[in-house]
Amino acid sequence: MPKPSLGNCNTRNKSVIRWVDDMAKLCKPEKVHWCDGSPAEKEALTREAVAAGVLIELNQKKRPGCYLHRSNPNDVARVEQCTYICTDSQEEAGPTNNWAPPKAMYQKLYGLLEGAMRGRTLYVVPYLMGPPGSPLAKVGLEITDSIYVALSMGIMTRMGNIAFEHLGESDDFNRGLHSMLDVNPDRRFICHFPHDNTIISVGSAYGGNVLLGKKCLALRIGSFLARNEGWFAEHMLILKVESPTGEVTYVAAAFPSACGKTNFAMLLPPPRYKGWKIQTIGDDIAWMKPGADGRLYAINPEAGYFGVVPGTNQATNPSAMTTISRDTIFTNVGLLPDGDVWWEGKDGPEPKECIDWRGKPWTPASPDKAAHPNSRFAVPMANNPVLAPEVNDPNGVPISAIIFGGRRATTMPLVFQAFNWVHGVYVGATVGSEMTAAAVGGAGQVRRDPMAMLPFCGYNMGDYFRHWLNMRKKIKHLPRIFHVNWFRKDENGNFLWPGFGENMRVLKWIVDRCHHRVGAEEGALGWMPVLEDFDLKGLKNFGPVEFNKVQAVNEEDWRKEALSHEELFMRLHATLPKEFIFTRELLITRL
Ligand code: SAT
Ligand code: MN
Repeated sequence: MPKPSLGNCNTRNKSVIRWVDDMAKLCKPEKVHWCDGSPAEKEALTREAVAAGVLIELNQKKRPGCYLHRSNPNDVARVEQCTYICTDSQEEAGPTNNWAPPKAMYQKLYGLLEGAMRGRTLYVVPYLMGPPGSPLAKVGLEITDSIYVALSMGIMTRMGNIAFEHLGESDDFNRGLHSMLDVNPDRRFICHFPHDNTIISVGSAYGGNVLLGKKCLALRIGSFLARNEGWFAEHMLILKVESPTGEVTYVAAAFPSACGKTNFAMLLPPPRYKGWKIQTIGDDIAWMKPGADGRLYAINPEAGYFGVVPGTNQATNPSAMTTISRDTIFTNVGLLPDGDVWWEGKDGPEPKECIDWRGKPWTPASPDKAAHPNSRFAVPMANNPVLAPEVNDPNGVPISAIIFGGRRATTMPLVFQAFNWVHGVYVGATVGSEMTAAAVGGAGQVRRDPMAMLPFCGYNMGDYFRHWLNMRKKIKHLPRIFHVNWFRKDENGNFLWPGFGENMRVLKWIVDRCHHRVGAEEGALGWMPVLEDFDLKGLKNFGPVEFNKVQAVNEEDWRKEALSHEELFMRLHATLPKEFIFTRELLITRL
């Protein structure tokens, strides 16, 4: 029987009860609240959060069910410097991760957590990652002292008793412990113990650091489990393309944080593409496993979107605008006098005044932005008007194409296709991207971000590449691999490609390639589209000349690029697959 210290405990799973009891004894909260995931509970917690000032109720006529949260200004993005992979040996974590030995790290964290929840409520958040009944789904349990985290997890995951139903008596669940402590950057640690399927996060209350199902479980711990169990946990959106004739193609795409995954996953085809439909399966994370029919099947483990707000508008992402018109927790956007929210790049004229993300008065003359560049919405995926019904299919969807991409002002053409799987893995492994506001520090600098997983791979990156190569033997019908870059600029710093809805044209070429409808030209980088096969009709100020420009492969740029691949490889030399050395040699020869 559950002990009274466990509050309204709602499971009989002994491992769950024991662990929560142990953590409660450590953290010494005043109260323990087990989240059941019911609508009544959501309402009650929301009211509590408003009363405590954690959430600000927005204008309920304009934005029903919407709230604003302001994080501590020292706590507005993921912090890679404070993120650790704790394995016995440093090699296992690899040179791209911060490493700490598990024993010492547990000791330090338990020291910080001793009595850390005195006077606070400890929320037990059971959650399911993936559709109920899916063989790919996993259960997590997050203990947190943040009501904002509890409410956000209710949006981002299938939260509550549904997780216990999936778990039964098993002790195979992720243990996640989170405490804000005093939100002090000096005591901020996001630690992963992959061998224990455990996460401990302290000193932050922001997004990717604390919604433990997302980057921590679904990617860092997930990638570790995936390697051991023969599947993929990837930083990828999943979308469904339906042609006017009803042909369906599923595509997964990896871009670094804040490079437009959510926009691409909800892409609205331009008027010229009448009858074409893009629907969303996921906008951030894909778990993929070979199916019995030899194809690669993907699920979205999440149940909500935690997307970048600034720049979202009717032109860039109309479906997102509908999605966030209700039931949304906004974090770090501006607050308008009428109780609506404001952000840079929202539709309509700039307001004369508002309260900025820090809670200070703001006018257009203010030097700072009203919304933080990494301000976010958390919203249930059910709100998405273009949600694909297959999102709840326990079997997932078969992937025909995998797209890699980054944010590159130069060098990278709009689109090309890798020659084969090994080459495609190389293309993914050498993705470069300008850093964004999604992580603290370095914005604008190009860095190698293999498969957009640099901050999210829970083990040695070289072994991760090996896993990608090995999976080739387990997938009979391999997805085709592509690379795209929406962000190439001309000499004057203007984007060469219109992007957003027009990316449909690139997607159409990719789909045509998957179904063997169009040929391609062999280029130095891979298969390049033939001009006649790439639809330019109806594009304003964009014809064959511009197409050649956006597709150009500049030898000088590429010599530098290949050198920079080498830099990444030097870092990983101990575990780098030798296939990569040969692939790079071939690239240089072709150049
Ligand atoms: O803050 S999150 O890590 O969840 C978002 C992102 O950086 O992709
Ligand atoms: Mn992401």
